[in-house]
Amino acid sequence: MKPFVLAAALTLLAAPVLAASSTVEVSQAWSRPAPQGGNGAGYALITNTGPAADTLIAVSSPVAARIEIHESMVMGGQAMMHARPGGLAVPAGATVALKPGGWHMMLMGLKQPLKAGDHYPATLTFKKAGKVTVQFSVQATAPAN
Ligand SMILES: [Cu+2]
Repeated sequence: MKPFVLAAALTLLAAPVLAASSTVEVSQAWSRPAPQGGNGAGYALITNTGPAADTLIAVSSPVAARIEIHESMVMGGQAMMHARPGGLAVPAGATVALKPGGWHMMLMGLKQPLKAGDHYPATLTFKKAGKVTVQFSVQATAPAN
């Protein structure tokens, strides 16, 4: 009985500590405008400041029924995109870009329109760093560096 109680207490203690010292930074998060009921795409820069490789394994947001992690590529002259259920690897010390024509978050079944000038929250879940919630800005063109 006693070890179980201790383990539960440690789990409760660990959660806020992890959140406060996240090893992942998400910046320049944005989406193009998209209609309600359709699909949208989310882009961002993900920087792993930790000593170990991490993986983006899931994304969720109240604005979409579900969000998949996709990779775009050109095959035989045709632009295609594929779901990557295994997620997106973010090597230690590296910045990985989700951008048009490359990796992106696919927002499936938008519950509201994404209108230029709006913001919406999305929570990115990493294998090691846990959940990181960021605000995406809706704009027609990519943010300037
Ligand atoms: Cu896609």
